[in-house]
Amino acid sequence: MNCVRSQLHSGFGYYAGFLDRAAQEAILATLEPLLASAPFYRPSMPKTGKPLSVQMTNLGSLGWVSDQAGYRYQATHPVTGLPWPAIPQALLDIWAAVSGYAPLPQACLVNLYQQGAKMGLHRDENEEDRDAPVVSISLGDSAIFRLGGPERSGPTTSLKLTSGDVVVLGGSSRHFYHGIDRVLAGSSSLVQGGGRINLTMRVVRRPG
Ligand code: MD3
Ligand code: FE
Repeated sequence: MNCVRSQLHSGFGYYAGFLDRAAQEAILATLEPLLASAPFYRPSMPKTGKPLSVQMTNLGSLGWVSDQAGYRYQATHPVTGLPWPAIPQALLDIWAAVSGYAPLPQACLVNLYQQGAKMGLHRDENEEDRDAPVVSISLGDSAIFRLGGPERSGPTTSLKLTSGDVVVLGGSSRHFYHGIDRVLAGSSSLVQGGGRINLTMRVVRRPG
């Protein structure tokens, strides 16, 4: 591993620059045909039906979706009705390198942040396996990431996530509040047309 892990909280690992430019380009090239068959769509908020500013799609046997009926994991793309494409081996290799968790992720949520998109402070709590870490890979424009604690009202710290950074959310940090305050438009040339892509791999159902 040519990259140092900094530990900001118990179970929170931050690998700055884990992927070099060539590795980032290789992952984007791998994603291209998968994103063509499972295109980004704009999910909406439970109850209100208000659209999110982030566009999403998924890879894996299960994908995270949100619509007026609520948040859930499901096996098919809500627009095409097709099963999500499989998670490519290159992403599973990153999971194996950093997660410290033997079971493989069933879901890889792909978030696309374009012009002004952000993600409000929230917790990820739709996964049945509460022990499994989440692994996040940032590609493209840099983002200001906010990490809080177990209570919404608690103190938060900000971290700039740049292209190629990998974050592991394990231990207690797995259940901390977090969000994306803003994306720094034009900070990277990696993604065609600009913007930021974030991949989060998750174990959804308890293995075994
Ligand atoms: C901290 N995505 O999809 S990834 C999400 O950059 C999400 O798109 C953000 O939050 C993004 O739910 C942040 C990093 C991340 C993922 C899961 C976490 C941080 C987390 C779970 C607990 C604490
Ligand atoms: Fe989240």
